[in-house]
Amino acid sequence: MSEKILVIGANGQIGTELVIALRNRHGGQQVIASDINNPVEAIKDSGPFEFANVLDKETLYGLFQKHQPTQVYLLAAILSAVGEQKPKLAWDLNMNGLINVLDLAVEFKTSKVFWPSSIAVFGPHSPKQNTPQYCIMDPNTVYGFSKLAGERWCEYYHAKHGLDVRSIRYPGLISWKAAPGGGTTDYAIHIFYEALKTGTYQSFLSADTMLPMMYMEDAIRATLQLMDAPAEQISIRSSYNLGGISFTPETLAREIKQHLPEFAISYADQDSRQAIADSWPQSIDDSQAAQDWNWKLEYDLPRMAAEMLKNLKNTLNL
Ligand code: AKB
Repeated sequence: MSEKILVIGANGQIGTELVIALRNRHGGQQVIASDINNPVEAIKDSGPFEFANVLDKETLYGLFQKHQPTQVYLLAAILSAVGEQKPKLAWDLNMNGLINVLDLAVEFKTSKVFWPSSIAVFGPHSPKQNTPQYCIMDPNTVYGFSKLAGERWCEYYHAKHGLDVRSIRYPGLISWKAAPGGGTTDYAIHIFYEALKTGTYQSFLSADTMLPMMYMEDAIRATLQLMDAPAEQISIRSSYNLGGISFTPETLAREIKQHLPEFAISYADQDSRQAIADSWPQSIDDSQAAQDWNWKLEYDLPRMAAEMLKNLKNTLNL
């Protein structure tokens, strides 16, 4: 059976790359991109696009009715830093958007749903090193606890309605095709732009703030691998830990200096994102993903940094 795939929130950092990867696999017409904003060129030119707000139930219903998707990827979300500025909106979008989609997926018998969670589901009392799949989780950001509640909803819809919903707790995602969406890990993208454009960067996180990160190529591959896995291999219906590479701003700056020896990093005195970063894990145990669907990381820090610099140089015409 040919798939019909609906991607909601397609213009964001993940969506921009995931839509193209899905269209390359299934054909442009089979993948409907949708967002509240105008699509970027690459998405507009390669297949159908629909305007939709995930909180607008009527429009969303119309999309499901018109396209009868076999798979839905719900990517619309407000991330950690912006979520602290707009807490009620973040809760509304992250929670009610998800419930709207889960309900329609049940009603229209959608075969599979993907919804991203985050390492932000962990909190100050979670183990910091090699954070396990199951442990104390006391997230203290709206983004974090909306993702944790969302995971509970996903597991619940799987248990109560048999919905095949799958999820990954992404670490900070590093990419060059689209701008990051207002998260705490965004420094690890800004630093590459500034290193190339100005040769300096002021990090809003301190030198020794260790966080788990992942290059987008790996994140997209993980997502497709999880969605391809036979249902009986999926032992986790909340969300899978995914580890990636753990580094600090200082380590990343050192890596960039290997390519741009003049590059200099400095650190902001105070930034509200520091407290968010301090509440998150430093590294993640993703052995369950390896066991269930053969997850394996490909991009380490040197490879990721080299790719970022090469691709951004081209994009910025430097
Ligand atoms: C953020 O920083 O908010 C996101 C995330 C780790 O989920 N990149």
